[in-house]
Amino acid sequence: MAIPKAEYIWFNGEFVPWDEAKVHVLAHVLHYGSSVFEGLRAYKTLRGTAILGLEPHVKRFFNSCKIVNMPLSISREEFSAAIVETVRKNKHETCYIRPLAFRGYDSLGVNPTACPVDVIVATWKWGAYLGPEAVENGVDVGVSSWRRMAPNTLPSMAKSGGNYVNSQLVIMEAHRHGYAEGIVFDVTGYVSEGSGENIFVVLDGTIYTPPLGNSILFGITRKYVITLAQEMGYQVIEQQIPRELLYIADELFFTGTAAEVTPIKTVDDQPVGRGTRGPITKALQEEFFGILSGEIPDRHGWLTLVDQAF
Ligand code: PPE
Repeated sequence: MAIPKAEYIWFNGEFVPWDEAKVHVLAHVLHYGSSVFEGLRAYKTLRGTAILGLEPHVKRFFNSCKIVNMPLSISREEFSAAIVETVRKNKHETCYIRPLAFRGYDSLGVNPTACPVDVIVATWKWGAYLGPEAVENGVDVGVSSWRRMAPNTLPSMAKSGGNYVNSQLVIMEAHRHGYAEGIVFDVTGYVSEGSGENIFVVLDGTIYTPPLGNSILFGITRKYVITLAQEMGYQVIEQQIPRELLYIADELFFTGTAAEVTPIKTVDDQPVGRGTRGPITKALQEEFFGILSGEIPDRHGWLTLVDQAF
């Protein structure tokens, strides 16, 4: 689906009309994948439009830049304000938010250090990531033949553009095989994540998810879901997950800003549990979406009201 245009994109400190936010074809990023990005969502709550996880997303953005040595000339505070201001300026009730820093136009050659670091914030309407019915009915997924980045190759903790060549291979292969998404293993053969989501396994009432060491992105939705699950009295164990656990799991689900909490109904054409959304997944979704709609109090301060911040 083509991106539905908003009015403005924040570009190096200025708001420019959507169609004018352009880069040169010799910008370093186009040749070498030298970018860092984030993905956030704003929800329509009972108290107005609110951004979920502004602080941790901005923090991860700055950390990603640190990891790939991309110096930013803006403070965290200023960047947070730019994100809020972009949502406000585009008059969104709900939207997806895409901050991006990239090495722009100056010199070419692998070494990016002479190139400017350009920064943008774009926003647009983005519905359910894995299809309109995915959140309720679940998705069909397959184990990918690709592997996630090995340690000391590409830094999986950095949300950097180049890493997403791996994700592209995974999602294209999954779609070729008729699946909505792929599950990728790390180089040691343990479950890592989806092309754009973290993964959780439920077995006998206990919840498992791969630890940071299995080449995952340190997901913010992952952290929220772990918090909610623990508050609901479930034990959440971060440990290596062998492939066969996927086939005997009672429930599986993905988490991510775009994917939110999406149940997995089949893996490699075999039903997960009864082949429908499981009760623990449903309970977690109700709590998660309840907070985002404002019906359940935002007791952890995850939401930033767009009208009141900055
Ligand atoms: N793993 C990967 C590889 C990933 O890209 C994401 C987010 C996650 C896990 C979940 O992280 P978090 O959003 O902090 O819970 N993927 C973003 C980009 C998706 C895209 O297609 O672009 C997102 O969900 O916004």
